Amino acid sequence: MAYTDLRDFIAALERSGELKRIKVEVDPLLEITEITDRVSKSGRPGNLPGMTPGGPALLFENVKGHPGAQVLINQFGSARRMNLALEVDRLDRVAERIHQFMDVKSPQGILDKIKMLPMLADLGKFFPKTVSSGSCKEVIKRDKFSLLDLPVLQCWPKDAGRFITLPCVITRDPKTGKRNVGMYRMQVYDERTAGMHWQRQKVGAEHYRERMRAAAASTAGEGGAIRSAAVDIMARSSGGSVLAEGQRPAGKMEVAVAIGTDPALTFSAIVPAPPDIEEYMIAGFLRQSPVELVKGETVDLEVPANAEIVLEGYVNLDELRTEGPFGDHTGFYSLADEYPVFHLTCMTHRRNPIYATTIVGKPPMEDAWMGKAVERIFLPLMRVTIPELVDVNLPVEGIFHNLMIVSIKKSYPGQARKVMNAIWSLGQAMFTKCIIVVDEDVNVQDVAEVTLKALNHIDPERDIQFTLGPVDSLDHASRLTNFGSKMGVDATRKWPSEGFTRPWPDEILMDEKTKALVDKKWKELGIE
Ligand SMILES: Cc1cc2nc3c(=O)[nH]c(=O)nc-3n(C[C@H](O)[C@H](O)[C@H](O)COP(=O)(O)O)c2cc1C
Ligand SMILES: [Mn+2]
Repeated sequence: MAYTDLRDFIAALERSGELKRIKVEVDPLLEITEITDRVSKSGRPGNLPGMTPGGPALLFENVKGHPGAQVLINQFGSARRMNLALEVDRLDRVAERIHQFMDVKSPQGILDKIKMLPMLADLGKFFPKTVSSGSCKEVIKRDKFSLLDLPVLQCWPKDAGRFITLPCVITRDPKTGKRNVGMYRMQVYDERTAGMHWQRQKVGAEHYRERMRAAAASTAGEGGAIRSAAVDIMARSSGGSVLAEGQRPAGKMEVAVAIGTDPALTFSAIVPAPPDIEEYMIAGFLRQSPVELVKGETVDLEVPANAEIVLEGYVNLDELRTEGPFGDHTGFYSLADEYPVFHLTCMTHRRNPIYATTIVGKPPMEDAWMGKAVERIFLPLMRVTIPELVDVNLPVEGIFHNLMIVSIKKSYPGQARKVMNAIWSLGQAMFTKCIIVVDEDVNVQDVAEVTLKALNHIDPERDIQFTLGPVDSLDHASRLTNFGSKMGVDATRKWPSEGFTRPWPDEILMDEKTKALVDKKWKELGIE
């Protein structure tokens, strides 16, 4: 049964022994980070030995400066909790369900059609349902409210301030009317404003540019002027506009933010889905039950009915403000940049809302587990365009965009390079700085095996492919923000048809007979 809301999930975590309530007073400034960081890295050398990797979820019930507030952190931060969040015993189950839908063949007869009925019934559960009210409306604040009332963390010493780190940011595509839910952190500036850190290539940023294009079109009139305004807008390095102050098209875009939603919905906000697929549907698929939505009070957007906290407001099309620095999941502070500003018009919440948050920093952190879930779930979807793909590993220290290791079933010369190019043109996988392609007999989940075989198998000058393209906004080494180079390593065995005519050595493997012999003698040898 799907979790109705975050509290339902917290109860499940508690039943499974996956939650620790903390009654000692803690400071949302830095202290919660230090505690959570130690827990996230538990089981690592020198750090909380004996605790399972990722430790428990933490519910802080005594937060300095915020009497009565509760802060939930690390809710997704272990393999077991990620499974609990998506209600599976292993993440491949989600992939299997996706596969089932993609594997549909034309029914051959009435029996085939009957077999398809449960799947069609399932499909109906994906679509969100608008309901008349929900618990997120228990308290509605239109006049007296402040962002500073929320127990928002300052995560790291050199952060520019307090950041809302687990917000589901809801926007609407002005052209299609479709809604997007993306997780973009928000720096709290004051009582009623916050930064809106949608990076340039993300869907929220595209909705914002669509509004700008429309606004520029309606003020510019002439076709040429419209086009140049649109080009200028897109030429800006961050989420905003390159037009000089005062020349930017006036107008605003409505935005809503949900904090503390059921885990499937929170997770759907980070999933790198195609822009036109609503995350509300993805969440419906994951939880196998429709997401319930309610109308915003002051915005024409639907918000999750059972969210703990909902912020409603808008961003001005002609306003940018410095956002950051912020201690990021690269393990370094991401640099300050210009981003739009979110203005609050209303705050609604449950009584005694639970503020859900996370911290990012040097891996492994909570987001490592979410990233691994994305890796598993997206494998069958990647195979749609890259059918030769056998497995994929995004090592946690590669922070998802720096390193992807893939194994392929190679059938023709040059195929590894074709796979690299396919990855670089596949949604957010475009950000991948380094791709290593190995043959199917290499277990990509075993980084030691990959290191051994990949490095043995390459002639670097011949097998490394450089290219240029978009890079993650968080990349601090690229020549320009958002633009730089990437590298692909073809570590597959080279074929004569690829110009490699030297003999290829056999891998060292013991024969089965000798292994069986030693197995039999093992105890007698007295080594163990
Ligand atoms: C904890 C966490 C924080 C994130 N913060 C940001 C952020 O500040 N800006 C951003 O563009 N993406 C951020 N992301 C990544 C996006 O959520 C992710 O790329 C998502 O797929 C974007 O959704 P969209 O495709 O609908 O734009 C964050 C992810 C996680 C897990
Ligand atoms: Mn999206």
